[in-house]
Amino acid sequence: MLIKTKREIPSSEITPESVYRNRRKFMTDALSFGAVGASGLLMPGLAGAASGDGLRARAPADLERSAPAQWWEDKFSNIETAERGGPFWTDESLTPYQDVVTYNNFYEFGMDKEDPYRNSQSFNVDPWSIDIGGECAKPGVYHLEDLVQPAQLEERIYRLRCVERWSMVIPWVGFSLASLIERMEPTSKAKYVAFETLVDPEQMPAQRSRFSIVDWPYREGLRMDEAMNPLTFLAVGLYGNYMPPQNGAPIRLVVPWKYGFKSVKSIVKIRFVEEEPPTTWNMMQPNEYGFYANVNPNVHHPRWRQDMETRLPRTLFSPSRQETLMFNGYGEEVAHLYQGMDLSRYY
Ligand SMILES: Nc1nc2c(c(=O)[nH]1)N[C@H]1C(S)=C(S)[C@@H](COP(=O)(O)O)O[C@H]1N2
Ligand SMILES: [Mo]
Repeated sequence: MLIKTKREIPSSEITPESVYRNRRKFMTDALSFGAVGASGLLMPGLAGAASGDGLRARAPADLERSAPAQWWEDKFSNIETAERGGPFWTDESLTPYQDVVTYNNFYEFGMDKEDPYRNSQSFNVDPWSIDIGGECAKPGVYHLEDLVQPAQLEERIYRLRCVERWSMVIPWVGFSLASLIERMEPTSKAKYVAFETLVDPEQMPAQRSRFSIVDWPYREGLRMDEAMNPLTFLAVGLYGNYMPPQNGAPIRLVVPWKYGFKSVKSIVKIRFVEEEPPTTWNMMQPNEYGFYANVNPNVHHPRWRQDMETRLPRTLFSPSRQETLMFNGYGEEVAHLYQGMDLSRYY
């Protein structure tokens, strides 16, 4: 059963301004409050969420204060919440909002964990469109509004396990990738889906750096059956509101049973293709990062083991070390996709 929750934003606070401008303003407000946010401003909703109750995974107060444009407002005002006990939900403690939005990997904005948050606050994602094409009947350049509009937004609480051995639990807002793929009517030749992130050196400092190690755009891909799996998610928000720039605004992939690097951010291009597409980390270090990148405690990275992880936030008193689960705990949903495959070879 899906339970609908209604977020209340007083109509007096709704203005015709662009939602993205508002979200950015929110981000600036929220983060400049810094430490205050940790106590006062992160609201009862958040405290409730931390106990693992998906129904109350809501935004901090100052996020809710921002006034989204009407079509976004409609989307976010009626978010379906994942069924307790189902695969799109977990009772593990949510990673606090402050950690989710200040400890990031988004190399376009810099390599240090705080760089994305520091360098992305004026990232302009309005307007945004995605160029969809390749082996499908409905190729085209789609405005984000047109892609999100027909889909009902839902909230899902997923574990995110980075190959670097940290993990978080994040309440995302979005819709299944399968629903988008179905609308594009892929042909029988479509065996993989390839994704690309925006290239915009003016906005993304690492893309204009001579020392950048990445061959932009950031590229990722999935096999078609992985892309169609019900777990595979396109997120347009987190904690009950719009996606912060540093987390991949305005739309990013979330593939919870794979290492975080598969979950490509700020997507501008999607291609249905016949062959396995090149992917960023595999191109850089093929012996360390494979195409599949399934979370696997038995297949170690050449430079470190993968059977343990640090669940963020880590504190002086709690190192938060825990065992890494096969497929990040999503085996029931995805193990069948890899039957008969040697996962130490297809890592
Ligand atoms: N475009 C792009 N997408 C990206 C990355 C990146 O550097 N660039 N980093 C990946 C990695 S390594 C991880 S762990 C996740 C982190 O997502 P988060 O910052 O929202 O936690 O984003 C992934 N998506
Ligand atoms: Mo990662």
